[in-house]
Amino acid sequence: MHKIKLKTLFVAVAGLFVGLLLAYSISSQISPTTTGGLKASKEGVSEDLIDAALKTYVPPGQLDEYYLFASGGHSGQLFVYGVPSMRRIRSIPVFNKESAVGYGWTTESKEMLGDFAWGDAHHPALSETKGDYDGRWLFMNDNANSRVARVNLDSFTTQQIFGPVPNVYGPHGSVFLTPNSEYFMMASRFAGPIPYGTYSELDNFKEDYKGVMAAIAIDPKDGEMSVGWEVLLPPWSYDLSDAGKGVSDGWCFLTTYNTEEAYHLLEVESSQRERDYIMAINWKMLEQAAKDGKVKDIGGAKVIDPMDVPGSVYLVPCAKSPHGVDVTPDGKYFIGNGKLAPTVTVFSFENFMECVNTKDFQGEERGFPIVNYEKTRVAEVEVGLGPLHTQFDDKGNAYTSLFVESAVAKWSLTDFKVTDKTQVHYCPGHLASAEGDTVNPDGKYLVSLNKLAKDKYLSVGPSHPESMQLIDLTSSKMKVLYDSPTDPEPHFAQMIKADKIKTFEVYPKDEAREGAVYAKEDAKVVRDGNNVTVYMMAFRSRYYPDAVEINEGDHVTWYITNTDFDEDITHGFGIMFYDINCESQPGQTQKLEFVADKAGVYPYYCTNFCSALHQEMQGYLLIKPKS
Ligand code: CUK
Ligand code: CUA
Repeated sequence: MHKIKLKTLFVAVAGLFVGLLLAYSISSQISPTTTGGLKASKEGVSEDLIDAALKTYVPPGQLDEYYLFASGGHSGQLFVYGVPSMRRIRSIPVFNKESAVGYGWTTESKEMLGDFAWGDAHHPALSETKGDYDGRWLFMNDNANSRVARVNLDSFTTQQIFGPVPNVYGPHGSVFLTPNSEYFMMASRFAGPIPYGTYSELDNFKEDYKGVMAAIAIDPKDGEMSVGWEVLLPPWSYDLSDAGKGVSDGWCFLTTYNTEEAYHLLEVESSQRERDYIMAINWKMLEQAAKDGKVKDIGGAKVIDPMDVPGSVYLVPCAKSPHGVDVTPDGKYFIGNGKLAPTVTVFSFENFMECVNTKDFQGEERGFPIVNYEKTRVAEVEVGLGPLHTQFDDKGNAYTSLFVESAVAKWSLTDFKVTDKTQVHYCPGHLASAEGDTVNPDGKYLVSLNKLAKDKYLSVGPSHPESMQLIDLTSSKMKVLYDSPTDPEPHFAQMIKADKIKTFEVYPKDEAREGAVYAKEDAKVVRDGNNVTVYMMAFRSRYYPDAVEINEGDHVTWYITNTDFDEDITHGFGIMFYDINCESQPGQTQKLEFVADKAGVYPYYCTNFCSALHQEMQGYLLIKPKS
């Protein structure tokens, strides 16, 4: 009797427990924000925070919804994050050496890097078709050496580094693509005498120093970059730029500072005037002028003097030292971000064109007409202190970063009123919203790229990582969901829907590829005088050949082909004491070159864990002494 009662009680309690569990799982399916169960288990954590955690949680077996590509600043890299998890998936070497993949050691990557071991990567830009990201390529500028790189998004590898681009000293005002990726513009931060290498005293600044904007042409087939044409500009500093789209397609807009033309103590001297300009450039007109041969060759580039092409460049007055300029998704407005003023200024493209067509000018500077400010400007939005950059959502809202205020302001493109503000930590520079620079932004997420992290992570000494914060845009109030460290500073980022990117799994077999071998019988060492070529094959878990005998002083070319045609089975290759290192991804052939200037025995081994017998994947390079 007693026993039965206990049993009944047990069944009843178990039933109740299962019932509760079922009820909870059903309720959480109905509304993913139902957090009662979790809340009880984490004391002191508000329901809001639990809701934020759930929104960013990507469970094992599931994938992120967006890729976020963030530039790595003076590390020269490109970082790839998943959104909403904000996990860093990959760091792609672009302007830097990276031993993890042998970038800067292989012949191909050494040639791409050229004379420079570093770069200052600022603005990644995804290729566009009809104003939408198409997932093919990503371009990114190097401010330090006036170069630009192309990363192919089928392999997430750098495939071209182009430059130094002639005549453009420090192209901070790049990379901003035209809506069909015909060009991207590169505008100079530093005025300088051109071509590079020309000497002129600073006293000659106003006459001899030039600003330049280059239009870099993109081959629609393979993304190959070349200089289309360049245009000479006054010796001002050009900051951010953006390309027109929709109604304003065919134009591009650059912000300027230091129209004072100072060359010392810019911190003070370049903010003397109340107004600088947004420069509006009709790039289609300049493209035609280049086709018509209205160019001079300077430094190997076709350079246009805009005075030869009247009507191609106009000045729009803007609050002093503006930083970013952003064109709205429909192309109807361009927005100047004040930096030193607590406002963003909204200009109407239609009104601008009316001023141009009716010659409604309020003067000119350096030969360029200044359009009527009152007429062109449609609103000044009091967003807050230190506005730098603006992004957009799918509901007609704009989001502006406020560097000084450490906040993001949300405002309406309909009535130009600020509707919300949220704190971020600390000092945001750029913002990146989902598909934010396209004609069809997604809304949903915004990432604030903050310049300082201070107390946000465990301390790592006097200098800290920078910080990105994920912000939820799905309700009327912005909500910070997640903090993700990034190291070093990301200058800009773009976010693309994950399903737009199509990667390949293995490098295809290609007998014609230089140095490739696909059968162990073909693996060999070939000598031609002092030149030795090694054709090596790597597969789990051995090398063919696994002993290579050469002579001191030989010039060595070493090819490694990974014949594991199997996703993610990558082999490494490192030779001890010779500073030789690379990796060979599935199906890939890599090339290394060096001089065997030290005799002795040098083990080589696979650096990338590839199988249970990875540790056995090794060989010997024997270098016979001369005498
Ligand atoms: S810039 Cu505006 S905050 Cu180099 Cu894009 Cu950094
Ligand atoms: Cu191959 Cu480790």
